[in-house]
Amino acid sequence: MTDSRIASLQQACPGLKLKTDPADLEHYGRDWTRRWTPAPLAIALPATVEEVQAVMRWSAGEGVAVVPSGGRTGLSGGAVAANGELVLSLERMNKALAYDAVDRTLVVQAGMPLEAVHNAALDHGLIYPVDFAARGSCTIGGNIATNAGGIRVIRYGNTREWIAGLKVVTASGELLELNKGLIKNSSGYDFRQLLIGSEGTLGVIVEATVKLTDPPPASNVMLLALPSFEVLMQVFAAFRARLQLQAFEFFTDRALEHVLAHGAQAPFDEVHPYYVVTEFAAGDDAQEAAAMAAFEDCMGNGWVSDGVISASDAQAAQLWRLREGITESLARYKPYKNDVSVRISAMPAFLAETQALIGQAYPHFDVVWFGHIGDGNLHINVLKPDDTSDADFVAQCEHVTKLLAQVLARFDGSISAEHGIGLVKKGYLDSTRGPAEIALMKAVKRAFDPQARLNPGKLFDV
Ligand code: 2HG
Ligand code: ZN
Repeated sequence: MTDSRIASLQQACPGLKLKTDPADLEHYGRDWTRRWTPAPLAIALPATVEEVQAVMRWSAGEGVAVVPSGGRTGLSGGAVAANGELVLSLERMNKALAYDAVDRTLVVQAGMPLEAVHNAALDHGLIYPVDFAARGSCTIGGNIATNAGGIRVIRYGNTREWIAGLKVVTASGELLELNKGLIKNSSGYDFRQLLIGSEGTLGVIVEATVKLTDPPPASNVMLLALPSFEVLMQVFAAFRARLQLQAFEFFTDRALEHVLAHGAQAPFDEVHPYYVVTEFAAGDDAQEAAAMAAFEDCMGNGWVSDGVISASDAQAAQLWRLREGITESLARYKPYKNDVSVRISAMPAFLAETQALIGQAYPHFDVVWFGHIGDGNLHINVLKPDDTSDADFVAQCEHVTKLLAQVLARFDGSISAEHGIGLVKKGYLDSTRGPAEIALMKAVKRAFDPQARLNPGKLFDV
């Protein structure tokens, strides 16, 4: 049965590269969650838009589900293929196709790694400003499919802000050209924005026209040590009032311990309960003076107990590593991840309530807090003890996530700030979206993909 479907795919698209080795099925069938056992039918690696179209036409004829696949660095199970789906990897479609100096846009294929998009922009003296630690492995198509955020959202916004056009192959194999790089286009529904964040459930993103912008002025990176969680928002307000912030990230002593155990260098002699990494424009004396004033204000108020400012690019990179290395340093513990957001104004009250909830719920687990505090986005990673089974651990964490989802609903927050819903959080979608909204989301899914062949089971069940 399996072989005949693969043979029919090869017949439908003779030049298509396919992989069926067990090691490949395993590699392409999972993402960074590693919770589900990969079991795809095969891996298709098209080199052209036409091949992607042929794959989708074949999928329609055979009724085989397709999981679009980028760098599989996702943390919500959005790229998992555990049910005999065909994985459609965009990794061979990884080039920049065109640059337009007047529009300041770059047309890129979906499988281009984010870091390669950054470099291609720099080749033209510009930047593509969405950035996060997985930049070397994730792909722009995956970033778009999850509306990825990251460390510079506070300054530049999410991926959504930076997409001027999309080419998308539909479930039936049609090619949609959405928005075509226009800035102004008031001609009805904006399917480009609908596809952004749709997690591969509405179409296969094959190409994007990304917007570029001027590089920021010179910046400095500062690491701050904080005595308590409660002062976090005060420190943020003090820095934001005086400086043009590019990033404002926090993490706990537990996070630092793991990153240091992974080879990073200790920033201070003493251990402090909380830390902030912030980056801000520091091109002139006035900006440097403002940074010092913010720091002294925080020290004077007892909100900050120590600080270090980068004196070189190498030192800035070292400070960033303390924050960016967290996810990798925790990977061996198969953490249960929460990626939640509330409005910044709600953050102090939400933090207090969540900290109390998590403290009570997990007295026996190691819980690591970090995130993009300036965007109202918290990451709460619960580490699996070696002596607890995967299933028991997930069951206990799910129980607490239900309580967390109730708190989020009261705060009008989101159960997924930037990682997506995927498989991991689909049981909690209704804490963030109302029943009428979810019913409409499902109707949209049925309109785009009536046979539910595109990334089935992700986001919700139809
Ligand atoms: C980050 O902010 C990523 O570093 C990953 O969103 C967060 O591992 C996580 O929970
Ligand atoms: Zn994050």
